[in-house]
Amino acid sequence: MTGCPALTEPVPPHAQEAGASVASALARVRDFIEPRLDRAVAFSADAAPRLVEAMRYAALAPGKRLRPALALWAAEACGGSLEAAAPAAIATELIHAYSLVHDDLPAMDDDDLRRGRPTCHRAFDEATAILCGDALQALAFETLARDMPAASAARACLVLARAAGAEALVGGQADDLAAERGWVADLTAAPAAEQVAWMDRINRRKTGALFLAALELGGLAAGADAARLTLLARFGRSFGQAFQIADDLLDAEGDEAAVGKRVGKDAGRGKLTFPTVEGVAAARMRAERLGAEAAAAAAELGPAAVELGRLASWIVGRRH
Ligand code: GRG
Repeated sequence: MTGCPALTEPVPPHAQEAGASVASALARVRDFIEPRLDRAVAFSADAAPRLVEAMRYAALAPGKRLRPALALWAAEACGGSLEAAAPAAIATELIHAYSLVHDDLPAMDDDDLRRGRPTCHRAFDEATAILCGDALQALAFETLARDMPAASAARACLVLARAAGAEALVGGQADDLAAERGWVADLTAAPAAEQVAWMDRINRRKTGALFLAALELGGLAAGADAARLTLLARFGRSFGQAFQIADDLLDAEGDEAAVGKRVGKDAGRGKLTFPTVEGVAAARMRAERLGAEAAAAAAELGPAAVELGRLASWIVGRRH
């Protein structure tokens, strides 16, 4: 894979072209999914108005919509339609939105800025933000149960529940927190291999599991066979790790205005991330290798997986 430029270096023209192509593909995803997401967070008068306002604020905030993109492009890679994959795209984005709202709470990361706007508990209040996350999570499962075909709805709910639960998203978050708060043995002086294993385990659950679920649900919506689901999972494992390291690089080097959230947090907290443990240059090389592995898996999926491949190549050098 062509090396991605450091954030501070000028971007070469070929990388600009690749970036522009991913940016326009993601814009098409947003055009497709955002009106549907908007309808998903419209409720009857039985829903409390302040809660609905917070849910709409969190779910419709300007995000990249990477999880919808993965679900839709996985379906496309397996010969399925975007419409059939829309419930998977919406459900994974709703889980993502809830996780961000809860992650930003004072009891968690205590952040004021998300997606370039005040965090949910800042714009509303803490209790409303907690309830907003709870209701977004329930809505994700309601969406799959109602809108996936009956033959695949139960499996879809199972896939998402596992990705969102104690062994994945929430479990990864809990372990991340435990390390930060000193509830587990301090690994800062541990051998590098142990630190890498720890970070991989956190990233695989906290970040990677939901990407994998989006891909699998997109594949399921397209009626993909086991071989294609396996390839999607191979893509997703490398993509998820590459994404998280890129996110950590943005924390180390990124620009708050472009990233849309506070940066420079990890080093200040002594947090174990690839850039803090092995340095920015080595972490970038690791992310590039993982991005290339994901792109290779996309190539094996065939020409219909072109957007997945482009996204994998772009994800490491992204600036937001
Ligand atoms: C259950 C109380 C409770 C809390 C759950 C699970 C959880 C809190 C938090 C983990 C979520 C988290 C912050 C994961 C890290 C993944 C990450 C870097 C998210 C940012 O994703 P992007 O870049 O964001 O796709 P946009 O804004 O573009 O959608």
